[in-house]
Amino acid sequence: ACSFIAAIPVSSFTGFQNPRRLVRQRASSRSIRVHKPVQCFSTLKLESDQTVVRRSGNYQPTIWDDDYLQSLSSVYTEEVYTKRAELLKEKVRDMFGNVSEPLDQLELIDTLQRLGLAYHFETEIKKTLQNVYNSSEDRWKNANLHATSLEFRLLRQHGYDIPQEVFTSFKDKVGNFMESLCDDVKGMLSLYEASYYGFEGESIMEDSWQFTTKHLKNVENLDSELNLSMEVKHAIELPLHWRDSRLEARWFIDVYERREDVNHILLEFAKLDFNIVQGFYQQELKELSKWWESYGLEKKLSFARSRLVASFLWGMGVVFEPRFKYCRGIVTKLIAVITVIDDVYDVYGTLPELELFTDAVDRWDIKTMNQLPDYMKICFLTIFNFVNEMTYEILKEKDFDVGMNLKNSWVRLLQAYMVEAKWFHSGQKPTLEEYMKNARTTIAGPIVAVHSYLAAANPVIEKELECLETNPADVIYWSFKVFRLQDDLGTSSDEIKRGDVPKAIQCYMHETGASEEVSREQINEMNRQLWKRVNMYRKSETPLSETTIEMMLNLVRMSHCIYLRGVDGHGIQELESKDLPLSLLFEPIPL
Ligand code: 0FV
Ligand code: MN
Ligand code: MN
Ligand code: MN
Repeated sequence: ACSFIAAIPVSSFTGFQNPRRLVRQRASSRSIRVHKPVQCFSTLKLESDQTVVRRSGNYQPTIWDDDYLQSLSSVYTEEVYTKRAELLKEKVRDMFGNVSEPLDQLELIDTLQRLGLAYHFETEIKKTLQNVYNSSEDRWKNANLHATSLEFRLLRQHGYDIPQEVFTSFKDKVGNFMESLCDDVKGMLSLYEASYYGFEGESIMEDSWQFTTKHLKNVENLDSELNLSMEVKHAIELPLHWRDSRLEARWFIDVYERREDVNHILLEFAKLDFNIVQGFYQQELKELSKWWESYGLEKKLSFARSRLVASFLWGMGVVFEPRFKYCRGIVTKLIAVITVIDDVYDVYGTLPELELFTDAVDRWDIKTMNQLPDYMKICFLTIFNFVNEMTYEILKEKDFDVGMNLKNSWVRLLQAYMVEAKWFHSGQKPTLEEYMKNARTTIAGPIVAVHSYLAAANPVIEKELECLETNPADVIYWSFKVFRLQDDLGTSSDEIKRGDVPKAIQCYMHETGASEEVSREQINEMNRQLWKRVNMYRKSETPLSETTIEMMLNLVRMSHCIYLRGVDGHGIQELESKDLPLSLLFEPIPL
């Protein structure tokens, strides 16, 4: 029975074998007898007649199944609508020529960004901002808080050097922001949004955040101006800088419609464009769902999450523009597969099985697959086929062989999963620092980075790829910590109940003795500080292009939205988690 061992180093052999038999499992049964393991080594943990107790995530099947997705249809991809949209687009383009006041120009850009339309006017926006920047010297003595803040925010967002000192004119002699500013809610709101573009160590920016947050929390219920108080509430919940742009567009279109100074061309174009893009997404989802069905994981591995639609949201978060369909599809497939594999490591697999599996993926050879239990063969082949399919497509399109890059990114993920599994099964509790060092890999940021870069970049630049693989630039490194902390805020309550390693919150509680509530606040605060670092490194020397960095920051932004209010919007499909797919993917905006 042990004849295959010769080919495998002893260190990697901790499992049992019994390749041929599969015992079917149902998610509902919590303790299941599987095949009798054959003991080959004394190090083996399992006794030959022991029942393997398997856990379940108790996750619900997907509520957006293939039948539902195939039934979708949108009229908005039809020519009547796309033609109309083209016409409106030209009218909006003309607006750039017709606004001359810098504040009007900035507001036009801001409105376009928030309506989700900016991607149509990249050239115009760049040119306009350059002009604003060139002519801004004197206007910094401007007493208009809104104008100064908006200009600061848009210029920093687009990579210009703008010093925090532009806000000193709003401070009194002792260096405090003037109390009289508090009556200007619009200005305060703009300063608040700008404050999220601060760098580490910028005290004026930190003061702006403290000052505006404190006062805006008091005006949340200003009932005289419904729209404005809604905007304040929305901003306090999550600043623009951290928001996913599609989600923001869906929300802002409704707000914009109620404004007294609404521009009906912009409004119509925004609604139409949103619906057209949604129509494309629906077509993509149908294809992706066919792909997902062809693997049949939901039926075969019923203990695991089947989350194609939620995974699509992440893909859309990384790149929402219709022309990035391929990259969006890759991220969707990748996250859908990772979600299943993560459940194998966190919930279902035994430690010896997981070691075998990690090793098998590292070997990347279907010949070694026979040592795996059947449910793991399915997992192995899913990864193997997905990677090979993508390798083939990239080779075909770009004459570039990315097979080993993809495979290695998987091995790094699984090895990090293994570290957590060992902690869990040995009852060892990592420190927050040890945990985070590993957890920035297990959050899947690095693997998504490699896959989405290779799917989107043309040509692939080796230096950029290498940077993503081995030596993640600071901007990416720190932003993935935010990603992990967001996930832990949203998922760790259930994870701990189910049995898992202590996540960031528990490590923090353990180390400081703080309550869960205080720890959560502290983690939110850590994220705010981490973003300052991300903002700062974003401007430093790196082989990464602006597009690559933006894709990764978009992934992190999506985590702020998916795990908003500490809800697991990826795994759980109840209440507000349903709203995201509905409003972004399935329900068009009434015209
Ligand atoms: C998050 O689940 C999840 F679904 C994973 C790992 C897929 C890729 C990453 C994201 C969608 C964030 P879970 O909270 O179980 O992940 P961890 O790493 O905490 O087990
Ligand atoms: Mn998990
Ligand atoms: Mn995990
Ligand atoms: Mn989690």
